[in-house]
Amino acid sequence: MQEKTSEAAKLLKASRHPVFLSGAGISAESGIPTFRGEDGLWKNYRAEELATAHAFQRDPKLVWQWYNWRRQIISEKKPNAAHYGVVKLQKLIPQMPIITQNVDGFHKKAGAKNVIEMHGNIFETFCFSCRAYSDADTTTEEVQKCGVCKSGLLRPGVVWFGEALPVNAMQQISIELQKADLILVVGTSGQVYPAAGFASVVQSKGGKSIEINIEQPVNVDLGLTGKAGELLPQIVEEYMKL
Ligand code: BJW
Repeated sequence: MQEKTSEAAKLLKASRHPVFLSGAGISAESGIPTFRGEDGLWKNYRAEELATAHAFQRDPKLVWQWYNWRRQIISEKKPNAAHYGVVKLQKLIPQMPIITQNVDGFHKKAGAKNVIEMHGNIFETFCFSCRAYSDADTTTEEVQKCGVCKSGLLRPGVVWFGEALPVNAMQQISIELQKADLILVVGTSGQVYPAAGFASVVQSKGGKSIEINIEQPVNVDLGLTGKAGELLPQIVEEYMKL
C-alpha cells in the first residue's frame, strides 16, 4: 500500500487544481453509520424511504425522529484521523476545495477551509412551506411550526432525493470542476447524483481520479482499498517527503 499512497501523493503534488470529494465513509471511523452499510438502517427503514419530501409530507414526525436519532449520534462523536488528514493536506494544497455530501459538519469542525456542504447540514432547519431558515429545538420529538410564515413545518436543512441542490453550492462546484485536473474521492458509494458524476467530469477533461474506499474502487486512475482514517494520513506523510 505504501507504493499507492506514494503514487497518490505524487499525483496530488503534480496537480495544479485538485478537488476533494467525500461521502459517508469518511465519517464511518467516527462511529457515524453510512447510508448503505449494514448499520445504515433505522427501524427497518432505508435512507431512500425517509430522505424525501414525500416521506416528510406523509409522516413528518417519523422523518423528524430519524433526523433526531442521527443528530444525537453525530453530536456524541468527533471528526477522525481522515478529517484531520484532509485539513493537513489542505494546508499543503490551499487551493483544494472540500466538497462533501455529508451533513455532519465534521470537515468544518476539524478545521477544513473552503468546504462545500452540497447536501446541507443536519443541524440547520428551514420551513417546508416558505423555506425560511430558523432554529428549531432539535431535541424534541415534536415537529415544530415555522416562526416566519406561522403555518409550515420546520424540516432538516438537508437535500432530499428529487430536490435540487443549493444553487450557491452547485455554482461553486461547477467552477471548481471546470478548473480541476484531479479529483480525490473518499468514502462514497457513488450511487447518488450529481456527486456520482463528478469524477467522470474531471476524467473527461483528461484529469486524474484517485479513490479511497474499503471496497475496491473501480473506474479510477488510482484506487486505494482501505480505511480513510489510515490512508489519508499516509498520503499526507508521503506528500511531505516530496
Ligand atoms: C469507507 C469507510 C472507511 C465505509 N473508509 N471508505 C442521474 C441518474 C440517475 C438518477 C439521478 C440522476 N441525477 C439525479 C438523480 C436522482 C437522485 C439520485 O441520484 N438517485 C440515485 C439513487 C439513482 N438524485 C437526486 O435526487 C439529487 N437531486 C437532483 O439531482 O436534483 C435534480 C433537480 C434539479 C432541479 C429541480 C429538482 C431536482 C439529490 C440527492 C440528495 C441525496 N440526499 C441524501 C440524503 C441527505 C440528507 C441526509 O443526510 O439525510 O444524501 S441520500 C444519501 O446518499 C445522502 C448521501 O450524501 C448520499 C450519498 O451516500 P454516500 O455518502 O455515498 O454513502 P453510502 O453509504 O452510499 O456509501 C459509503 C461508502 O463509504 C461505501 O462505498 C463504503 O464502502 C465506504 N466506506 N467505511 C473509506 N472507513
